[in-house]
Amino acid sequence: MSGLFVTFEGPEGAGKSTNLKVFAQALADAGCQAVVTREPGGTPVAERIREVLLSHHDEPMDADAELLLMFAARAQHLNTLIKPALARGQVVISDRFTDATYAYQGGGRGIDPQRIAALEEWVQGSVRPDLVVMFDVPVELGMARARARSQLDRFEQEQTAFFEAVRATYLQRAALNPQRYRVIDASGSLEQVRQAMQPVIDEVLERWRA
Ligand code: Z5A
Repeated sequence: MSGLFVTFEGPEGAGKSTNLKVFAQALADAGCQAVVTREPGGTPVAERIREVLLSHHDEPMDADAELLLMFAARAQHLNTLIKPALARGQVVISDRFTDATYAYQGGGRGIDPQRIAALEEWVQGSVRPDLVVMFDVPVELGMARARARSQLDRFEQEQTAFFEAVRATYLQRAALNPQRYRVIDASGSLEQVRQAMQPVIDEVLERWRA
């Protein structure tokens, strides 16, 4: 596949969605029209699965059911949107992808990462992000931002320990694979974060032009 697959990751309230717009606009200003999408979701069917995953229900959602729904949405998203865009040579930026599964279902819910790896292999084959832009923020600050913004969804209602495990998993994954991860300190002002993103914007443009 000739395109470039970039994912935005990070714990709750790190500012991924806010910064993704800035990032995509900077690419567009340089002549690179990226496909911007998100997980869970990104296509009509996957967005329906997202509704099930994020909303509150009369019974607790089983952790395996949650994991399988994440990958069901991902199969749809990958095969109908991401892979065709990459095949056309486009830059695809997804607000979350499989690193979130390792962080939330693995770190947060305690599912064995080997089970996640098996699903990753099945659903994705050899497709992995070329670059993971990870926005890191202390848990309390991220939670405060998310709480100030809107009503809490099913994940956002989890407690501090859950989000500490999510953040720790993200940081471990980034430390294990520094060629693929770019960790951005997202605790500062929006302007500081924008400046920290600039080298990554330059890198994506360079790789896209190559
Ligand atoms: N999930 C999963 O469990 N497993 C998976 O495999 C996948 C996902 C793919 C998706 O929910 C949920 O699905 C997610 C993980 C789970 N749940 N959680 N929690 P989502 O897409 O609705 O939520 P999210 O991905 O967590 O996004 P978020 O909470 O909206 O966080 P964000 O995108 O990183 O933050 P934001 O919306 O850009 O910013 C939050 C607020 O902070 C907003 O008011 C901003 O204006 C403000 N903000 C952002 N940056 C700053 C700075 N630097 N200074 C001041 N204020 C700021």
